[in-house]
Amino acid sequence: ADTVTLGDDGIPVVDITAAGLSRTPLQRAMGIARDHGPIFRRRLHGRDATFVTSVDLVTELADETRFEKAIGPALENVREFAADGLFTAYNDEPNWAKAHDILMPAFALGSMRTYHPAMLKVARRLMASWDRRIADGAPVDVPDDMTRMTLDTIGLAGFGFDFESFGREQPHPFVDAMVRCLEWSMTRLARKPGVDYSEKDEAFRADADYLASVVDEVISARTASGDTSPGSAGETPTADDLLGLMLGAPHPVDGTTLDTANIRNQVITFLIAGHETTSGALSFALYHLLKDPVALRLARREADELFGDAADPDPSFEDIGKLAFTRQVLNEALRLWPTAAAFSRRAKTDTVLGGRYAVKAGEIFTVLTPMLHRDPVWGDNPELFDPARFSPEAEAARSPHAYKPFGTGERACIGRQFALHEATMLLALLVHRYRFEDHGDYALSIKETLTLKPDGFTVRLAERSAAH
Ligand code: MNH
Repeated sequence: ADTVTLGDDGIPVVDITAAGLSRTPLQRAMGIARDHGPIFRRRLHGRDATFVTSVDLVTELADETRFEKAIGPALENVREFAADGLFTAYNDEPNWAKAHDILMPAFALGSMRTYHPAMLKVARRLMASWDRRIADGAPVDVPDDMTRMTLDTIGLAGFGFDFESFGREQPHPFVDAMVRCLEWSMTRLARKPGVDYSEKDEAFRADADYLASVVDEVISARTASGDTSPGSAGETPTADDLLGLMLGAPHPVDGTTLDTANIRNQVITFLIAGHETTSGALSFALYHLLKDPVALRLARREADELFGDAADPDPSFEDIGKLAFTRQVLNEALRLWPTAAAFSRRAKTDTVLGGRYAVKAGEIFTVLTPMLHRDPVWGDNPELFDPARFSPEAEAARSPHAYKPFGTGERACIGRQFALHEATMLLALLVHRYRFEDHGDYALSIKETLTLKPDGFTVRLAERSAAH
């Protein structure tokens, strides 16, 4: 039912208004890209979005002299609850550079060392919970538990705040409200002209207000404790953690601090960006390990070499850097399913893309990352899960623009090392401790709520030591 025409500029226009936007717009765009890529316009109710999928074109979009981050329509919607937080701030909004400069130290290598104990503590909570599932024989819901783990981790490591997700039957209400806000941001893109959406908007407003109330709770827990003094680092970092920097650190050049409204926007941004995509990445990684016995064996061998027979391994910060293959597994999971699956670039000046498409200053292009990650440079079987694609040799031989799960340039992900440290450690601990039973012969189905997660993915667990 889609109608395809050719634009004056040579870019195919695929009008999907008749069918509408499905509940899985990202996977729908992947389908269109397979037929019409590497560049196409998706038209919906007269609104166009231009998608780009090839390494060649993305290499140009990554050129910071010609293109810059754009807050596309989806992020404009996220701005309704995250405003000028780091993720959704406009490039020229003074609070972007200011918060970036103030918060950068929190993501330097030394800071990961500070977060390590909190990350390990929460990883152990997850394992304690999984041990109980072994005892009662019930399967675990992988994305739900990964979300518990990553939310508690960013809460404790970044904010000294304990969401206590493993003490709850259901995920913390923050998660549900956040998911609905992200869904609202996504489905708002598909609205039909002339339809009344006020009820949906009111429900969204209530959820956004609830998120803001959690932010207040997080901030007042810190300010009430009076602990904004520099120094202590440990299980619950204080003044040099994210919240400490947000509340107290002066800008390195002009000496001013973040204003109150911006602090709240940063807290909500980091609580969301700091857990939602990492939990999806871990879920996809575990899914692929479950389906790939060879990769699982290699990951286990690596974890076993590091942890030996320890019943309760105690990895150091440095140990995580030795888990090279486990890291490759995560990289490869993020190649197939980059959980923040698109990012947008705006032309800074009139230019020509790909030597043939005339582009006006201000035009926006959205990189469809999962399809970039299936470009022919990835070989003739891009759907195959193969961590060897991220061996040092293979990486050195490939363009850096072929792989962009964390975006690109100045506005690329600030939390990349945080996510990879947390996720690599957890994966290694899990393959070391458990055998996984694919009890329902799980078939991958991906749920989209602006980010991607495997839907309904459960596994049954057994203690690994019982196997040998
Ligand atoms: Mn993260 C930006 C993906 C983990 C905080 N992140 C981005 C972008 C992508 C991204 C893509 C760029 C978006 C754009 O160009 O519009 N982030 C991820 C993925 C993971 C991830 C796939 C996990 C896996 N991100 C994290 C974690 C944190 C975090 C963990 C915080 C602790 N990310 C951010 C912030 C930005 C960002 C903040 C915005 C940075 C900026 O614009 O200055």
